[in-house]
Amino acid sequence: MNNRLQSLIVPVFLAVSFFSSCSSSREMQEHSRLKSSTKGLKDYYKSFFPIGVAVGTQTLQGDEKDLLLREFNSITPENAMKMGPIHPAEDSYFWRDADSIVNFAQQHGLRVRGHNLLWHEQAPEWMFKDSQGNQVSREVLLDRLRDHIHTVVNRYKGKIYAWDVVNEAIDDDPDNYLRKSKWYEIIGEDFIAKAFQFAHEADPNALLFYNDYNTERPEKRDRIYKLLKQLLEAKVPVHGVGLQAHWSIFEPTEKELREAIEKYSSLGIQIHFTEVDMSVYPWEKDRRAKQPGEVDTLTPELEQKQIAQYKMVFDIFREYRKHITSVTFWNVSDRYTWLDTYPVSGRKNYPLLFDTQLKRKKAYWEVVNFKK
Ligand code: HAH
Repeated sequence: MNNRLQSLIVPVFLAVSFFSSCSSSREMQEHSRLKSSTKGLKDYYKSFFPIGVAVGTQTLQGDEKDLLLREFNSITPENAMKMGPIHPAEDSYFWRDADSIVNFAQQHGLRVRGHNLLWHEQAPEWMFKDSQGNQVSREVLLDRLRDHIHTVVNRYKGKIYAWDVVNEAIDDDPDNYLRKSKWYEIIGEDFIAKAFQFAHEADPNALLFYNDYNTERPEKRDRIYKLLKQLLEAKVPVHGVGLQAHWSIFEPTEKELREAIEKYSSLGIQIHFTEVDMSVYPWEKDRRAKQPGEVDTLTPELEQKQIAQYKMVFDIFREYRKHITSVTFWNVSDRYTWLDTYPVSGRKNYPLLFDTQLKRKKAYWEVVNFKK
């Protein structure tokens, strides 16, 4: 090789290797920054309530794991404990994912909220049918429900401190009371009380919650209040209400949020905010496809509204700390959120406090920046 060529190749080689080592060491720095024990949400809120997050097994590794351990001290399995995934056939349970999540929590000293024991969605088909494919009787369905709840609650006894026992039993239509689900149709109104009784039999120490969404809308709030009151008067073991808090920059208002907290806590039960996120779009009930030309970027205007809404709700959470005993986010970061597929499949949403790179968003700093 002649000297001229060599004098060209060597600096190019050096420059390339310098820049590539730079980017990988930058990644390493970022990784160790995430891992380092800097303050997280759980620390800012230490004297208020635990701060949780919904997880799948994918959250238990890599950079999401680092973020999870830095920021949160409670977890909820997003899907792993739902009836369909965990009990796919009458005589078979699928424990792997739920077990990994509970083991992870035990290893790292995190609390676990169980989610959920009865829901109209993600219930397995077999549950409602006999071997001929006919609908089962009330007695058979109650037996199956008892078996299911006893088996799942018992497996995690002492490791899951709170359960969402019944999810979303109130109808979407303000003119109806209970949702006309298979549970309601086959068992009747008392399917709710029965589910709580079964869970309490299996683990008398677990805190049992009724969990729902749109719980600050006055018409739905009042129907949920009515249900809780009935259950409490009948001495059903219900210890709290889970307010999902799938909110948006449009709702709830401060007034609605205050009134809801005051109304539910007047029953003498605990409040958990169980599935917090802050959509940048209005709530939609029905599933639909993304419209051609529908824009889904986080504009500065939307971001500003989201910052203000997050600040408002956490100000209220701290004010009502006496009644609020847990706050959980539904997913870790904007990298993956259930709202990317619901209700509009494929429309990106940005509802959380960490961005797609797992960096703290401006809203994060509003949430943790408060005077004690
Ligand atoms: C929640 N439902 C569920 O509790 C949770 O288990 C799920 O992972 C996501 C959201 C909210 C909801 C829905 O699923 C359908 C229509 C309205 C609201």
